[in-house]
Amino acid sequence: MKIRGLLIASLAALAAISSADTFLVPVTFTLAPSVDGLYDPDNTDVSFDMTAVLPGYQNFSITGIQWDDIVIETIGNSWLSDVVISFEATSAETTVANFYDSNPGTGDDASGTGSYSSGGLLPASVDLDPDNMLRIHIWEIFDDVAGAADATVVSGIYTLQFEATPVPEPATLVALGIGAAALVRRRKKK
Ligand SMILES: [Ca+2]
Ligand SMILES: [Ca+2]
Ligand SMILES: [Ca+2]
Repeated sequence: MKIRGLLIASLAALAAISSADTFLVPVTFTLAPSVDGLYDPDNTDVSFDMTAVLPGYQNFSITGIQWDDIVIETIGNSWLSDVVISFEATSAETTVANFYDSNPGTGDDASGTGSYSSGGLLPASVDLDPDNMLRIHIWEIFDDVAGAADATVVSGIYTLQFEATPVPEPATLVALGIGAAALVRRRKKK
């Protein structure tokens, strides 16, 4: 316990030096269907504006991911290991490989119901795009029945650790503007 306390303290110090702040953002899942393959339009696919979740911040990065009591229930012959919950930047689908694929039921090549926890915060490295959007996409590694749900994410919570930098205060920008104006005036006098 003492070691863990020290680790947290040193992380906080690092955050202060780099002027980035660290946040834990819980994401609750309730009866979310896992339908077809990656990026199929029938899938559960939602995007969140992180500037609405953490007002006053920009340059969002996911630096850690944890899941607790994620309950998955399969439909038909689909396997528990088929379900992937992805956390990604908008550009991940088209250009940049900027995503984290979590596969809670990995190894459970069987149908039925399973409950999964990651056992703590796992390291992640996902930089969101300048649009500050976090995309959450649920998909099947193997699509058993096209156009129909293969499984349901019944319940559970993901916790995302974010790092972000404060948006500069407008007051600071005004002060900088005044300073620049003063410089220009001095130069003209010479
Ligand atoms: Ca399907
Ligand atoms: Ca499947
Ligand atoms: Ca489809």
